[in-house]
Amino acid sequence: MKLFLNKTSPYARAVRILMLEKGLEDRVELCWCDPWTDDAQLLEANPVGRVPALITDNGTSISESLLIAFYIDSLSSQLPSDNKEDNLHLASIGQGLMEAAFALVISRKYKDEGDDESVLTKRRISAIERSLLHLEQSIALISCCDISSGTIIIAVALDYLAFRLPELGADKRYPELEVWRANVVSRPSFKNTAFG
Ligand SMILES: N[C@@H](CCC(=O)N[C@@H](CS)C(=O)NCC(=O)O)C(=O)O
Repeated sequence: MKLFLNKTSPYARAVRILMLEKGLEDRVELCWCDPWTDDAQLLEANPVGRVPALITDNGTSISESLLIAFYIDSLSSQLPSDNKEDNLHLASIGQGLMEAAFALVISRKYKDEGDDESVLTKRRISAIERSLLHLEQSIALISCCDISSGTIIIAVALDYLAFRLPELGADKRYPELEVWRANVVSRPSFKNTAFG
């Protein structure tokens, strides 16, 4: 398999961590690229031009991190199988949090600073806040779930907030979630894929 990725994409990092946790790293060639410069090989793998994109062993390309995660989940039963509905619930909130945070970072990067007052930006900040509150209130469920696609996506989304949006102070305002994140990101799969 080939995985197109870059070092700062939370979506690509979640997929890569899942592969490491599943012991599939020897089966995948990492293809580092810059999705913002229309990398020709990436565009061939994914005409949408975004990372992550996976080329499977039979040459099929799959994009969208959640779909790649579900494909990886189907390849190996390694990792204990938590309740499937809980895993999907956690994956969906983690993905939504990741998307809201990423959209905020990208709109700040490519638009005027005054854009922080825009309706869309305010909606994304509200989505981040509601998701964080939901996750903090769900800490009992999250803590008792083993590492899985759902918990990996949440931990990567929280780590992305700490990396790109520390001014939101999520770590201080949601202390139980922060303790959980600090514990998860101490795993080798997270350390070996740190943002940067
Ligand atoms: N929904 C997609 C989002 C992927 C995405 O936005 N990737 C970013 C990097 S974090 C990208 O490649 N952006 C390039 C672009 O939008 O042109 C997923 O879950 O994989």
